[in-house]
Amino acid sequence: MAFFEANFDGIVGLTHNYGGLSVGNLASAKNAGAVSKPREAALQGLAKAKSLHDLGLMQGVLPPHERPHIQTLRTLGFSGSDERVLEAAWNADPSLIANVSASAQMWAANAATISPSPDCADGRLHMTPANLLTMPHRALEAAQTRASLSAIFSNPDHVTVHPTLPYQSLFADEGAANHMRLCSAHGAAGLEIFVWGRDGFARHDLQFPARQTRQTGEAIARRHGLNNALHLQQSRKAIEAGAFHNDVVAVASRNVLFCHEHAFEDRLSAYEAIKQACQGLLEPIIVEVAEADVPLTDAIKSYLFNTQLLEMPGEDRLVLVAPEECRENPATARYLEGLVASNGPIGRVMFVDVRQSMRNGGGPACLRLRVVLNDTQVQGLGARAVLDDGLYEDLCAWVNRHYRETLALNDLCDPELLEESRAALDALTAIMKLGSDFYPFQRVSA
Ligand code: SUG
Repeated sequence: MAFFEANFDGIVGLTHNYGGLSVGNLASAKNAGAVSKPREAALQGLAKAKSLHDLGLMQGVLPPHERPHIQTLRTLGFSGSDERVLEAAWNADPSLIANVSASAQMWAANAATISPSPDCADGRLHMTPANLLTMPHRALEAAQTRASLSAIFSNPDHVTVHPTLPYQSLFADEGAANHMRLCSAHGAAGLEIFVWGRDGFARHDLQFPARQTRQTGEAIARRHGLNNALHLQQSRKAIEAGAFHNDVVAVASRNVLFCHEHAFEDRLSAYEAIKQACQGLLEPIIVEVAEADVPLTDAIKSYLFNTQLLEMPGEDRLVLVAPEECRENPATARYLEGLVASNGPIGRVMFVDVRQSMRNGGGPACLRLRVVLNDTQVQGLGARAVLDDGLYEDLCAWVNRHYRETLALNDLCDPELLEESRAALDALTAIMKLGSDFYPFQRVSA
């Protein structure tokens, strides 16, 4: 049976903005209050997805969520018409509106943790939508994410979409951003590595919060029925330098782990544990980038590791899909030239422009959720989420029709933006065949 690695990218939402909401995420803080460009952002994301589709990879998309999320404001006691709720909440505290308007679901790597069927005892594909509870604006995502995954991975014979873990700090979960898989081939049994930032019972750091607990990875490994899982600690140094997710300092694909010297606490023990756990399954190759070659600060600024490491049809070595910022940063540009010139496992770098997302701390790897699927699971996919030329054209036309060119934070209280967003999402459910009751606002007015 053939297996494929598909990437499902989050479509940037209509309210994409720079709210400065993510504590510990340096790009989010730096760009707080800047004017965003939602249309450009969405088109940049779609162009990246299309370029990978054009190279012969399976590429999907995930729909944006309903924003502003009026239901959340209602649960906070605001009442009346939707417009009145928006106005009253803005008058009470504009940051409430920023939180319920974030388009953060675009970073699909945080949507869920995915375990492909060769790794799971029952041979099914397992998915756990992340509770994202550390950041208030992201904790709103899980219900709609679960709806998206259930609509697309809709065949109950092959796929289990689990409920989120409990909404308790002990089980803080940021999805695939803290999860890596090593394997000899996509369809072979692999090693799943969960990277945690804190023990769930330990004290929190509020300035640079560790968003994932050890207990989260352990619970997911148990519920997915993983045959081979490893739990490693992310280095505190990386978190304090702004690596709020492991995928800011490490990325894995096939048998290759590409990471910074400071990615893991006690790196040598971590590498040894990986080698031990891979025995009998695969020969791991660890490509470690030394601090002397690329300082952690440059790696985090340029997102050298928030890259997609992809196996391309017809190419022997892996391709690294990196943000343009890696070409502009002298340390990473120099390092990448040397990397491809060496005879290592990475043979080429492809640069992509996702600057609108990067300004909020989201690189190419943040924008995608990786799902390894077999033929039968591909045939069982629901909705219209797998990109082809037709869907790409329909989505670009939809963005050009509905998205604003620019958005300032003050625009978030504009009732017309609420109307525009709903009209756009309503049209999207038709394009993507998601049904006419997919979003909460569609169910209320029905
Ligand atoms: O959770 N930024 C996101 C970026 C997520 C990146 N994902 C991965 N590394 N996989 C976050 O910090 C910024 C929103 C704002 O400030 O308006 C934000 O949510």
